[in-house]
Amino acid sequence: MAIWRQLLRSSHASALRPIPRILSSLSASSSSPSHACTSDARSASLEVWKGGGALFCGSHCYHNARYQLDQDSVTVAEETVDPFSLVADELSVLANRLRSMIITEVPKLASGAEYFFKMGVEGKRFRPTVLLLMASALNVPTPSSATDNTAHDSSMDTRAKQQCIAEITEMIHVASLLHDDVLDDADTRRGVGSLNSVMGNKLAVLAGDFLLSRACVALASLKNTEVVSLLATVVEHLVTGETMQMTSTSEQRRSMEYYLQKTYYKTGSLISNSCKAVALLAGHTSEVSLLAYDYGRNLGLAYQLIDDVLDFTGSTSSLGKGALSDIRHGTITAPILFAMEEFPQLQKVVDRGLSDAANVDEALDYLGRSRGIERTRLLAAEHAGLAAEAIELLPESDTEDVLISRRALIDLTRRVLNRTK
Ligand code: GRG
Repeated sequence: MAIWRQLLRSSHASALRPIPRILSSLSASSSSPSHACTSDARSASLEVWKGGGALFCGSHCYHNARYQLDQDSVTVAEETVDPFSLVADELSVLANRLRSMIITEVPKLASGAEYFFKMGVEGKRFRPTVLLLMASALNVPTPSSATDNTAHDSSMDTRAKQQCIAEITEMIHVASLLHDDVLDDADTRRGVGSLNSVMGNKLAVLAGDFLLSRACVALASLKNTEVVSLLATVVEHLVTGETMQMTSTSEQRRSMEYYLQKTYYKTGSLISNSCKAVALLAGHTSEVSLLAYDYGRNLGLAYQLIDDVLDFTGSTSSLGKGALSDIRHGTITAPILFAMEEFPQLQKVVDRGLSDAANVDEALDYLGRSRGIERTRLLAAEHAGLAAEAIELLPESDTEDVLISRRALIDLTRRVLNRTK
């Protein structure tokens, strides 16, 4: 039995009771040229949610399939690996290098830029963990390695470039957090004061710009225009997603399609395109790169869907930021969208405005009586399954390191669903 099915069976049996159906393959096809992933990225939004049940239509590039996951409990202890400890040593080297990449002689800029790279406030380091594991999972012969006489040196070189992608990704991520906190006027982040609350909006914006510029310098050093283009598109997506969220009309705020597109731009694009960059830097074909991209995209979407759940169910202390912050900022996420389907009168409450605490309370009351949280978890599980499936479809390998890394990537799909912070 495929590993991911075993993992899903063991941990999400109840969440997956309805039969998810992948109804059609939409735009992304495995024969697409590799740069098409960026346009696939745009059409990631092609995911069309069909409300009212377990029907879900996704832009899924390799095949149509139907799965029925039963509720048997399968013990997979011997198959699980701790993804974070597998790359812990490499991550701490990476953290040190990141700190050295953002040194500047201007003291205020230095303290702003390094603020979230200090020990203890580095966050979960989820993205670099995924990227390092992806690099190992893809450490199989490629078309270019067949003709490469300097395989050893070139593989060392490849790993250094892939580590660089992990560093760049983390810098872009933190830059976006700094700017996001300014836009949201956030007080806390990662359990400490947000940079804007500590140093003011102007320095927080400049620190974000500075991180972004250092990320660009590192990206240029890779001398790979396709990879530069991928990461530049990610930044465009972050800005687009944020602007979509900020400027949505009341009709758009009620649309699951709009929400999923915005979610891809804000959370899925960075990890999916970085995964693809890791594959391209190793010399993989567009098909393999697309699988890496698909893993990142679906993992990112699952991650954000669970984030949206946790915003309602988590405590301020466990999240390191204010609970209920989305709804209090007027941001409508999947749980409320699902609840609206069951209780259309909730739309009027939302339209009355969520700056009014009474409206927020009423919306929460509807949410509590609906299946909004459960259905959001179900949708996240669907994406987690698609992510795991992408790993299963990678070229065969019997190298232990490769197999362990692939298992860890699949294990991450389970952890994303079960996380509490
Ligand atoms: C400057 C690149 C740039 C963008 C500006 C503000 C903006 C445009 C984009 C905001 C994008 C954003 C912050 C999306 C939220 C992504 C997200 C899921 C953040 C939480 O990530 P975690 O849980 O956090 O990995 P930690 O703290 O663990 O790193």
